[in-house]
Amino acid sequence: MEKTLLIIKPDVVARYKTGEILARLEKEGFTILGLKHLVLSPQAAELFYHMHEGKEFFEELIDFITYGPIIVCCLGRENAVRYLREIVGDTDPSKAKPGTLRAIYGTDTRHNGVHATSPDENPLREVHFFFSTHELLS
Ligand code: FUP
Repeated sequence: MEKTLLIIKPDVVARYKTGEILARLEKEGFTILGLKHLVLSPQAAELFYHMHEGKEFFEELIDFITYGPIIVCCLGRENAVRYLREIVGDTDPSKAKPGTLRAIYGTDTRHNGVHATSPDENPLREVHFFFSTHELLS
């Protein structure tokens, strides 16, 4: 079973949407292999988003992702990385297909509801950024 990482961003957690989103993911055939509720430090956020360092939105991205508790979730499914990205939708919620998580929970490109590992990334880097092997169901 392929693994991928989902993050529910702080504004969505603060709006009590975590349960709804997890229920949707389970309906879509994902198994929750690991789950944490935490606040990212700025140092950890900068490491996680290192590929965006130097871009004009980097500082605001770090401020936003660190301002409150997030939910990080390791999800398992066949074709997990690509299927999760389909369900998550476009980076810009106004361009995301109706019914996708960003269309439902996102406000704008920065406050876009959730993060999902990109197929261009190594999904295990993102999963193991938050979880050790012994913290994940196999
Ligand atoms: P995605 O892979 O869809 O999460 O998109 P990116 O990797 O391009 O961007 C990562 C995060 O940076 C986005 F979720 C939100 C933030 N971002 C901005 O705030 N402004 C931008 O113009 C682009 C991205």
